[in-house]
Amino acid sequence: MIDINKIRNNVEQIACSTGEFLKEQQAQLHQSDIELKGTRNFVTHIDTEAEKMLVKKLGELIPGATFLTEEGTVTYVDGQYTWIIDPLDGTTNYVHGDTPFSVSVALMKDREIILGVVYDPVADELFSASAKGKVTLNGNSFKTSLHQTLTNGYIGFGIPYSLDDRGEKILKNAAGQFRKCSFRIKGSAAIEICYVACGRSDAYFHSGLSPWDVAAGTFILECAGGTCTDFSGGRNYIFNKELVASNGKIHQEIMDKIINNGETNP
Ligand code: 2AM
Ligand code: CA
Repeated sequence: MIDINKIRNNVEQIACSTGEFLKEQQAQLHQSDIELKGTRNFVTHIDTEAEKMLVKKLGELIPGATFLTEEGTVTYVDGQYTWIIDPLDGTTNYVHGDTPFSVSVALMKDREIILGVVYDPVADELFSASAKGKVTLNGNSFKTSLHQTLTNGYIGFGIPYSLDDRGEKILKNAAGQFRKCSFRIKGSAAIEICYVACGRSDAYFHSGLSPWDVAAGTFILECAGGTCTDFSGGRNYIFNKELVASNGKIHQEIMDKIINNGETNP
């Protein structure tokens, strides 16, 4: 039996110290440090180093817990407890000296997320939630926005590294809403989902995402009263590479007018 409150405190500290490391290293980054995993998909040795730091420190918190990580410095094996981690979410921003970027850590027990922590070291913002605990931003409670409609909405999204026909259609549908709604691409999925959670934006959608991009943020958002689904409206948004995350109130309109169909003459 683990003490979730104690673990949460420890994870918050670990995410903050890893975030500080990322912030320091960004200032010293050289062109020669930057590699490509694919077109538009950057990686640096700092992603790998930050992941190793996280794996070592988190590994000490729950002996026997397994890891599912972006950089694959450890091999995933099924287990009762699994840490799902992205050491540096927003690498494209990071390598361009831009923000936001974040550290994202989720803990899964028996296939359910029970803890989520996302830290933005430049803004010094720590989003955190645990099962049956409070959902907090730098220690303060928050809720999702109350905005009801796409009209005058403030909506985040991302462009998948591999854009297929469906993904392109969704982006075209979003463009069809440009006259009535404000859109933002911030470049760190974990942070953008937390922005929905704390009411800064009303919704976020993205295809092509991996579990480490979304596991912590979507848990935090649901703890704040928001809604997360895959593109079929189902619950398989962590492992199915499709996410619509919202304040709940605007969710169906996004499904109807952006994800599933466009709207003629909005
Ligand atoms: P990364 O920085 O760790 O690569 C950018 O749209 C956001 O989505 C970033 O958080 C980025 O994570 C994430 N992302 C993950 N997989 C992606 C994909 N296939 N295409 C685009 N962005 C992806
Ligand atoms: Ca990521």
